[in-house]
Amino acid sequence: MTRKIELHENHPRYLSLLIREKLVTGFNKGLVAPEGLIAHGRGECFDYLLGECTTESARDAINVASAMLLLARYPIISVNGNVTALCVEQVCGLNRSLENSSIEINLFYYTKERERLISEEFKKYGLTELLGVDPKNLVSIPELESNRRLVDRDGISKADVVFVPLEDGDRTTALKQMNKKVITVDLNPLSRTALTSDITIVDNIVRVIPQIIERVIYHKKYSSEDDLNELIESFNNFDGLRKTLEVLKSKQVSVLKN
Ligand code: PTJ
Repeated sequence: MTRKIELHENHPRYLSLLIREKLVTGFNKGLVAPEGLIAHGRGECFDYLLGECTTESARDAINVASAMLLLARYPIISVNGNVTALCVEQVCGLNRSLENSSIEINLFYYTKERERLISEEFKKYGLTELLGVDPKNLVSIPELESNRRLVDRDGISKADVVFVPLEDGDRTTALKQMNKKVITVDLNPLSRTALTSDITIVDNIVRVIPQIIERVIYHKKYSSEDDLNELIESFNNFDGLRKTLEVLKSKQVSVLKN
């Protein structure tokens, strides 16, 4: 059944509805798992409470994440159904701007068909090589039970920095035990992924990726390796999460005062 939704720019929730439609379109195309719609709803709720904008602490985390990705020997961008539906083009742009990175598909609710469709979607945006899709090349991350344990021996397995937006928990801990640095994007500042990653960007992925690209371009032009190292060393992920929780609290207080 096809349906036609009219979204008007003057609708107070226009942008949010637009993002929601991207997810639904991705679901109808077979890119997004049914559970991905629920995950999006959870994200939307936090986004609403945060004011649907990039907070100062998210901006700091974005800046440090771009430094870490630039200094990485071999960074991998791990993508799932939701990330594909929301920002396939921007993720390809980030991959191009980093030059030494690769993109790997890693699905929690794995099906061969969804993997194929996601892979085709990335190829539409010019990506020629996608990791994580050749069963002969997959290895298992130790002590992880979910489908996410299967990673590419030429990708996540070999990477020093792994970017895992919209993740669901255990894999971050497992990757850290493998001495990898983990960067995530998660609107829930209290999720296991948010609490265990080296850098957590608490913001909507649709706002985050363009800003990382912008910072990568800026740092390439103006920052030395020492500058980038200094940024990373002075960053404290828990401080950022604490500041985000303060923002959540103060927004609620200000709404109730008015
Ligand atoms: O495509 P698959 O099979 O790999 O499955 C992907 C999902 C996202 C369904 C799977 O990883 C999952 O179930 O994730 P969780 O456990 O629901 O966690 C996803 C996290 O991402 C939650 O903390 C959400 O708040 C957050 N989130 C959802 N949408 C966004 C988001 N964070 C940033 N930007 C969003 N647009």
